[in-house]
Amino acid sequence: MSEPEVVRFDFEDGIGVITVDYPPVNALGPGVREGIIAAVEKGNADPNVKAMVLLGAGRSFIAGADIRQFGTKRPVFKKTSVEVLDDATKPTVAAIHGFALGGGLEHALACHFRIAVPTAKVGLPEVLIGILPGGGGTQRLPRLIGPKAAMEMIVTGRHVPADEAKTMGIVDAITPGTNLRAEAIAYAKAVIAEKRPLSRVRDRKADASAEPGMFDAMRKSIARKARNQKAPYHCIACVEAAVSQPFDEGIATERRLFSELENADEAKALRYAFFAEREVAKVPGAPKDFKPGKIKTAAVVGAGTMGGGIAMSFADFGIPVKVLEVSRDVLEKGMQRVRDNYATSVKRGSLKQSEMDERLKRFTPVERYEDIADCDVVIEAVFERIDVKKDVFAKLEAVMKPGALLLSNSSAINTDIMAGMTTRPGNVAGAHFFAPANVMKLFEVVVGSKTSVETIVRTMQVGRDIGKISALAGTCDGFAANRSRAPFQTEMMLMLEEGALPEQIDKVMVDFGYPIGPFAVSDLSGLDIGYDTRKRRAAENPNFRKLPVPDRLVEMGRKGQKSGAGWYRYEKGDRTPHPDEVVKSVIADVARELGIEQRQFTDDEILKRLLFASVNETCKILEEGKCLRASDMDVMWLHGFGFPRYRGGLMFWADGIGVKEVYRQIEEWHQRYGARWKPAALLKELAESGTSFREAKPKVPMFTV
Ligand code: 3H9
Repeated sequence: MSEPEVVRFDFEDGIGVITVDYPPVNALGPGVREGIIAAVEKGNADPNVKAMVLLGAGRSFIAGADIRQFGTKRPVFKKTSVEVLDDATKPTVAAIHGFALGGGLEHALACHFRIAVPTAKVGLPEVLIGILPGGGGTQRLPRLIGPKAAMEMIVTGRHVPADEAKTMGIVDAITPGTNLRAEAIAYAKAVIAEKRPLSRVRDRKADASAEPGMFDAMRKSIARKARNQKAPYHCIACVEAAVSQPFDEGIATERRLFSELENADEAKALRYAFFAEREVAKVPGAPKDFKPGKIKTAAVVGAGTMGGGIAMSFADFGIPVKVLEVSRDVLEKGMQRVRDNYATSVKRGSLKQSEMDERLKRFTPVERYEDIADCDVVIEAVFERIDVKKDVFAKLEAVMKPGALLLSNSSAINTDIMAGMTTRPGNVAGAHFFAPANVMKLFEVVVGSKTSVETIVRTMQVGRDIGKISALAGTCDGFAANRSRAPFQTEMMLMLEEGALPEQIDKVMVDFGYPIGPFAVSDLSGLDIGYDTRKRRAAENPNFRKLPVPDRLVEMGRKGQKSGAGWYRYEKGDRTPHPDEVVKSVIADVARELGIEQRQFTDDEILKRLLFASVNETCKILEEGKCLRASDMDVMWLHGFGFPRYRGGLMFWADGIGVKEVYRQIEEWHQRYGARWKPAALLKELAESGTSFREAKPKVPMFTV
């Protein structure tokens, strides 16, 4: 059987039609560039071809270079497909639907004209995978729409919707898209009939004279977010070159800077994160032809902070949501909190008033279980107590329509307990949101022992329907994400007893790339959160290692920002954390009482103590089959805990250090600190066999189909 053709060239009414057909999204994979070059040359040579149209088959125009090819040997062209399009001797029209991203938009920019359907999106998102547009995008886009707008697009990598792209001048016309091929041919014929000159973007000038300081201003504005990264700065430098250098020199600058980035650690980590996020969506054993549709209605039981945030997630993504509380008073308070949250976004300028009104219209507050009976999915978000949860599930069992998804947002209680209250445990799963639920992207789908594979697939889809990243976890204490982070949190407290200070630990983690240090996070969420759990665990387990420092702070009324002091002190009306002598002396008291000698810590030791503790736990999670893949855990750390994306994720980072070295260090700490550092059996195995964390496989399946 011959290989399917990835680029077709056919001819209609004097117009050559070049169709890229490389599913699923027409990335510029093997043969695509070659196919475009051959097609354009054919069109140039054929006197019957008066103009050419470039379009994509299937769901997209061209989604960019094939990311899997980066870091590998790629074909070198005497003249690239972009250059061949640019030099075409006859008018070329890019007809865009779906996505024109990265190399896709660069091909469109090399065409002489561009049209797009209303739902199309265009962008140069290379920066998000640690590189820069390397097919002339940094030189053409500033010439087309001006350096400032181009720089904003290239540095953020955002997808620009068609109507905005038209206003900016990226596309020449919006076309209905009912029959894109016919519309593109008609456009090309009009270009010929009107004798429009070939409009080459490269021939224009990019002018920054009106705002010469824009490049430095941009560098300054990204300084915090882009720390430790190179790509955003190289993107700016390229746009600067588009202004200061002739086109060909600018292209040479772009190539030089691109090649500095392609194989750097930053790009490797970001590429890994891109594919890890796609892998995490895959449910092994899912029936191939089972494609759940988008849910139409949702219900949330519980109008507390978490319930309200979950309900907002549905409303934000256009899904009508009923919020159930049996007490009218609590219901009204919950709805007021939702209104206040939206109003804050409007005040900050991140949400339009009209959009807030639309979202609020999607809420229906209700007080009776019967009122939610017809919803496709219900998420329980009531008080974290087994008896309360059991009662809710008994009531859901009584009213919910057959086939409804019954989900629990519990962060600790075994899903099977809730499922046991129903006659349909196959339809029950955990849906663990992270606070604030309407903001945090991670959506942990917790599989109970009877959860059906259809329910798993449907619940994963619910997460995607509301803009989350769904990741699967098995039932165990803390599930996968929080369980993997718990040892990090223990170590950060224990290092205090040994002599580190909150501000030192926070600085190490911020320098590493976290947006905010772990103690500052704790001040935000409240020190009292872990307090009750620790008390409970200490009561249950006589060997539980108590954490006197945070306990004592809570007992002193230092609960974090809400009480004006926690790990730091705060001035009234100001969220800036200030190191506090009181905390220092509490730490010193505890250390003295426990007989622990205080010492100096290096930054490297702090970083590794925190992260290796979690790497070890993640190995246990993996060996017990409570997660599917090490890369899933990385996705959880990226989207649940603010792990710096340009470091790939916890386990990717640990692979960078090397599994043998991680094991050696953990074993050393095991000898020094005792049982809590006992290396996971899987870690030992990986170290002995020289297998990377990324290749590690669970020892037992999470579920069987
Ligand atoms: C670039 O262009 C560099 C240039 O400047 C030139 C340099 C010389 N490559 O996300 P989905 C796969 S850099 C390879 O689930 P959606 C993806 O892995 C590139 N594979 O769909 C998945 O495979 P699988 C700049 C790719 O509808 C499948 O397609 N472009 C690529 O939710 C479906 O993907 C970008 O950065 C690719 N470029 O979202 C765009 N794109 O089924 C990256 C997708 O095996 N892509 N795949 O898991 C995206 O942002 C999204 O995929 C897109 C569709 C928005 C297009």
